[in-house]
Amino acid sequence: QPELWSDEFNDFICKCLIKDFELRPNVLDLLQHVFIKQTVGREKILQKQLIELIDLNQQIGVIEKTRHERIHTKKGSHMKTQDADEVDDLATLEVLDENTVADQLQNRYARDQVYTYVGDTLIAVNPFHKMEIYTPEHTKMYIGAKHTANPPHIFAVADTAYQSMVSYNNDQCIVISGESGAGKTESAHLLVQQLTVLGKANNRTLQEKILLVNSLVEAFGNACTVINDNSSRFGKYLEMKFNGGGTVVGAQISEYLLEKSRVVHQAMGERNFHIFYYIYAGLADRKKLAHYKLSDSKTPKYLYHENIKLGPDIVNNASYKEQFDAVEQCFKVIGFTLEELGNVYSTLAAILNSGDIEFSPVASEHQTDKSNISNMSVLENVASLLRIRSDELQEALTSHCVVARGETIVRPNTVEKAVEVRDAMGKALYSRLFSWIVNRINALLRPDSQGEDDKGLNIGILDIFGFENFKKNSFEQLCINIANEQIQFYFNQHIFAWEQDEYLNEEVDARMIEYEDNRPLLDLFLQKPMGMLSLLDEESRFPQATDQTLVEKFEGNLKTKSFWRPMRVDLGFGIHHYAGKVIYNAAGFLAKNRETLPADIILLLRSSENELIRKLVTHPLTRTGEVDTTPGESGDTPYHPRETTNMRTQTVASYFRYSLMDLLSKMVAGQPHFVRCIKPNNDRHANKFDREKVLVQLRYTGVLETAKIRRQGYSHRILFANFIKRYYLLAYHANEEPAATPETCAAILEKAKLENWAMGKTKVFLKYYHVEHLNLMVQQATQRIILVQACVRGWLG
Ligand code: AOV
Ligand code: MG
Repeated sequence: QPELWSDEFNDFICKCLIKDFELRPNVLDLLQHVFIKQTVGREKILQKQLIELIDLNQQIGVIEKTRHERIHTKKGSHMKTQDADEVDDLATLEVLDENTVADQLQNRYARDQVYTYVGDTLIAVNPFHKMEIYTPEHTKMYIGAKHTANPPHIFAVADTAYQSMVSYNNDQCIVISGESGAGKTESAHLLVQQLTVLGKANNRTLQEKILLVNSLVEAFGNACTVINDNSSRFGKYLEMKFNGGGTVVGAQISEYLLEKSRVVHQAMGERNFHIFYYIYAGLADRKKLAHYKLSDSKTPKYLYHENIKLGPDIVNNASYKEQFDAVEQCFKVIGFTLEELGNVYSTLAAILNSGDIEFSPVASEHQTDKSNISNMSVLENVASLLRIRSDELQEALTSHCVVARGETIVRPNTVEKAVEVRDAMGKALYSRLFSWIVNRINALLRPDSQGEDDKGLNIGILDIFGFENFKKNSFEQLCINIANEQIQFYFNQHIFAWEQDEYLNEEVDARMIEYEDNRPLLDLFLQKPMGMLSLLDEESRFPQATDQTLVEKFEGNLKTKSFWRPMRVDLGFGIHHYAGKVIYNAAGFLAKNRETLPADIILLLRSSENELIRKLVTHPLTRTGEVDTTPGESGDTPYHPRETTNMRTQTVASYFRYSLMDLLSKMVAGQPHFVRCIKPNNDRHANKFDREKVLVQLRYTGVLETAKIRRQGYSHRILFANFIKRYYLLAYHANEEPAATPETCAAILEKAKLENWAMGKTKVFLKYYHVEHLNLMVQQATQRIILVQACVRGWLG
């Protein structure tokens, strides 16, 4: 029988208290009875109950396990149980080869266990069906739990990131990668869901708002492609902001490289951005189409599609209407005003209407081709939605100004040129609207100003468009694939390069693991001045250049096996990416790269009576070669995350390069966690595991090598002093100050009963599973102290 408040006594209540939240009230109750009221005669019984509770806690692993099995078997009785030779962590496999790894994933997939660890990286195989593993019970199960206590799960990644942020007072970054349709965006949602719970958003509204952010931006930035019905057409970095105490206080998104060409043109079998269909159906539902100058019988050209030929196909679509209501609800909850909403709708309607403006050629006396607008009523509609003068819009579309010998001359636009200007306006309006929405969200979810000493912490979640390889691949695919190449490089640096450099520097004996370094490919794209993007920019500066001369320039300058010209494909060139070979078609590359919005259009839009339209064209950033005629005019607060940097972007390629660097600089600031999504088949079928397809992905993502380095290597290297500061409580008294020596570190590690670590010259080298163990121990030690203090205060006070 432990003596009241003896160490032994404290120890055992704490064990009861911290282990399971459900038990906590009972324990408190019990203790109050026993020790405060001193109920005579009942001590023995209560004592017995306490002891039982401790036993229960010792079996907690078992409890959690049964709870998990209960949840699983209840919902999916077809599920087979885990085979004896199946592992949750591939790094623990006895035999590490491609086939064993594929077998593991295949067996696990067959019983709906889609998650598997490779050390501290998570593999997520897309289940392609709804699974009952994201319930509130699961949420709870993965809070503060050891990785080995539960089956692998995306919630565990959220938990690790959160716990590391709190323990180390460090920003974190979760990088989700995988090819198109592999499940990145879904994973990102699940991470946010779990993080809002972990961050105990004390104000429900904030939690709700953060959860809606993804849905809102995805309505504008996602679209149906031939690969994925909800394909991300932009890169998204969502940062959840926490205060020093680990409570979520806000969020911020950065968007990258929206594929705006989709506004005016979609490839066969693809669609425009979701929001256009939603708004078209939603406004029809509310009998508001006429107000927004849209017809319910004639499909706007920008939405015209082999499957959607008639307006009624869209306006009668019940799902689109529901989505529209949902989007509107998101806007409102996040805090957009009704006026802002109306402006957003007008802008979208203006874009849709503008696509229907038609031009016809007019022969002029000087033989130059002129163009006329053949449907003036549509022009009037666009002008009225944009709140600009229609005659000025007509002028800006059908002519342009040139300065020659100091004189400004107005030149007519050919039909082709006029169409180009019209489309450029649609794309610019849409991409700027998208940026504006993102910026408004950021303003609405910005944390209230924190104190000077509380700088705040954040966890960033990166979800970009995945690697793409279509039948026809254009400039957009090139950019998307370069971005993926860069993410793969970042992964390699973290998992392999930096770790192995440290073995050498710190003279730690560890086997080196070979991995596929994609650096040469990144150089092929990004190097200056001879990389592909630089060559593209150079060619874009020559007025006489054509897509043909561009491909020839590539061919003449890019001397590597990863680049080749396929026979019989006009304007074709091939790239051997880390994730496979892609044949691109350079048709339209120059135009897409130069893409300029004429100054006339910008000036005209600036005269709009619609405040939002004016805002969209008055920010100081000169983007993608657009001419900005009023330097310094910026009454508004800058809304674009990138405009604070003083850069002169001339082309889409250089803007792209800049964004990529900006994204990387954000990512490297935090401690990374990786989620690698795997697509089990190309048909989006549930329960179908195309082994060859998976093997290819395992190869190019370096899963085998990752497993090897995690098993043999040391993923965590911590300076002696930092290590001691963090963990000395495990071996020393709170008021002691042990010396920052390898001996002190070793003492702590031995006290924690850890093996297989290594000592470098200045750092302790730890395996990925050591850190979790140490952190849990420290957490328990500190919680124990806090709880005992709180209990004592409660009972005595
Ligand atoms: P992506 O983000 O990786 O593609 P998504 O996250 O959009 O892929 O996933 C594609 C589809 O797979 C989803 O629409 C779901 O139907 C299904 N799916 C993915 N993850 C899950 C899950 N955990 N549970 C159930 N179904 C899932 V792209 O954005 O195209 O690169 O540009
Ligand atoms: Mg996506």
